[in-house]
Amino acid sequence: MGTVAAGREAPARLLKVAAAQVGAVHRWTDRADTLRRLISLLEDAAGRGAQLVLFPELTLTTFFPRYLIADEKELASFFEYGEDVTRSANAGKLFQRADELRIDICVGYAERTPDGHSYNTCVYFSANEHTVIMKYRKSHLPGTKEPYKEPGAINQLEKRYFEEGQEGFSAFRVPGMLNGTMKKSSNSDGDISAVGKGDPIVGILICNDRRWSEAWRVYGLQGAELILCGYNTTAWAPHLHGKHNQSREQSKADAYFYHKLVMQSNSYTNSCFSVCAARCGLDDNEFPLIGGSCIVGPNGRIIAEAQTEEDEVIFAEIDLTGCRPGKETTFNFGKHRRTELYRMLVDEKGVVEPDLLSD
Ligand code: CDT
Repeated sequence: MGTVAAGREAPARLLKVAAAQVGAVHRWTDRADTLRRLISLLEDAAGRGAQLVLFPELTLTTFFPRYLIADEKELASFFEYGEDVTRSANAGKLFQRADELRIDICVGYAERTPDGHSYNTCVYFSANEHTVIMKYRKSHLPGTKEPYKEPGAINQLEKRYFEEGQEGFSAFRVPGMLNGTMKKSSNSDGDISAVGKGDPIVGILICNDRRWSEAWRVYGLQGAELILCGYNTTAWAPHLHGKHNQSREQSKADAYFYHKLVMQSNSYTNSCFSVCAARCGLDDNEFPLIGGSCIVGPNGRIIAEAQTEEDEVIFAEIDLTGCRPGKETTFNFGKHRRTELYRMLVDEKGVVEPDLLSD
């Protein structure tokens, strides 16, 4: 995939990014096998020159929230423990390999904290810093706490197994990816011309978060240039979607359509690049998840896209200066937003319809 032209005179800010799409991982899959596959994807991306590789939501296991798991020991086996996931037996080698290859990685996993809290989490590991520089916990948990009553219904029990992330959406800069970036020391006057010249500004979302424009806009308001989003999106879950009469084919087509719709539209309205990585394929030979890992430009167009529903690396060299035209014109927030009209966005959680009309 070629470089996406900036179309302006500003010096290019080129970044080689990849999504590591991960195919079926079964309930019975050996954790060591999964780890080997992840390292192989990382090495494949390294071979293409990637500086940053995004892995999916809950990268290390099957998507276990689809099951009502009564056995505490089995449930516990899907989580990583301790403060530092880079030392986890199930994931440590992936971070070590990224460090050796000098590649940043962003990896989703189920987190159980030392004081017993559980989150659907994603960390950003900086090879430049040799450590995790951002931990994000999923904010919008989909599905239900209790399983559906109908036998055979496909569940989504994230509200049962995880707590909602409370930290919100903190964009962060990633060091060591671009040469000659402006630093604090060279901008002691707080010069406005520093905008778009510092280290890349990144934000993390996890799966269902990508359907919420509010989350993207909070990142957009921090000048995010690149959004990273791992996901497990089922291709067939009639109860979850409230569409009981839909065919499997239509359900899958819809799942792909809405996935791309939100990645493309929110990248456009925040004038940022986005990378998304799927856990996909037929888990347990029974539960279909969509692929569709892709890299989207700030104009909302797809730059690179998965061709399979299996393990696959999607790669592109992107030029972050491509965010500037949108951020400076149509989506120049400082110039055009009407915050005085948006009160309802934070005052109301649910829908407040206008009064009914009189007879
Ligand atoms: N894993 C996850 O968050 N799945 C959700 C299901 C939401 S139902 C529309 C997703 O956004 O794919």
